[in-house]
Amino acid sequence: MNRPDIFAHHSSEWKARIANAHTIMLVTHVNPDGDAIGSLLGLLSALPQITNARIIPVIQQPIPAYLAWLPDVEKSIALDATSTWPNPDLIIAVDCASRDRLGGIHTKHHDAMQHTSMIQIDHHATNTQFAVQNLIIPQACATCEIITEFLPYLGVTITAGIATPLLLGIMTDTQSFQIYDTRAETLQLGAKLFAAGADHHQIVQKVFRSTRLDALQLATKVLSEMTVAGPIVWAAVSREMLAAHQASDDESDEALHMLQRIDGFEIIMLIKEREQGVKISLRSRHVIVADVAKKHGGGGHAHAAGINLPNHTIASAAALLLPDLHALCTDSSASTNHSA
Ligand SMILES: [Mn+2]
Repeated sequence: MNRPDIFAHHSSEWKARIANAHTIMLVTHVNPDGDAIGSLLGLLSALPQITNARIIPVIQQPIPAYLAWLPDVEKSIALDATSTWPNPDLIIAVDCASRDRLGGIHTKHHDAMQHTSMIQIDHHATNTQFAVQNLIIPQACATCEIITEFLPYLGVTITAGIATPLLLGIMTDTQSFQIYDTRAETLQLGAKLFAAGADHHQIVQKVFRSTRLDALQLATKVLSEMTVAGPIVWAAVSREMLAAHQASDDESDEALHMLQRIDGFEIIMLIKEREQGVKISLRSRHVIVADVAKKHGGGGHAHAAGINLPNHTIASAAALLLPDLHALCTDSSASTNHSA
């Protein structure tokens, strides 16, 4: 099905559910990134055009500093053990591949969530179709891209307030229209949001040009200890390094962005030590790292995937994954040789 057909197919059901709801809760994944928060805030601004429902935006903490400036982000709440269930009659999940990625919402609320009808918009190929209405387009480079295209089908006019978070989500997920899945339409949607009044200047300043000196020093420290293993380059961020530079978890992604610029390697792996275990980020040029992520309980996109390993150290995670990653490069060497 092409996109106009997909949107037409979903729009009447979505419109009815949204218009008839009394309280709508918006949710997204743990450790929210630009696309997650952009999608959520885009809907927060858009929905009042088509419903009188009370809208409750739920964003699990902490909100990264590069996103904390976004208008309305302060209206969001976290759902921890102390909060009471806000009793929505509709939940809309955005940019979230599976229910367990909503894990930042305290277990206390999971039962209630299970018993509330949920609809979702997402672009992860590994999405588990956990809602009653699943608007999933894996070819889209950002959930914000899907929302930008879908809103007019719901009868929403895109205003400046809606456009800023949506443009931010597209720009962060595509690293400013650089990622492989960027299409002509992606740029056209960006232009549409720009024309609608999206605050491009603020996005550039706050997201792409305001790295803290300490965070940059952390990245150079991480890079200085990277390991080259054939077609793979990997590095690790220990909790000690984070503490030494008073850096937040998202600030350690700076190292990942720098590693991705190294020419001539197939796979980049960053292992971040967490309070419990490690979080792995995988990036590739040609091979499908999502396959390795899935094998170890993770998920994501073909060339950008992640895994949480709560019972591993940096060393044991590297030992676990490197053989699979090497095998992936060997298995697909025939196809990678002539890839553009
Ligand atoms: Mn996304």
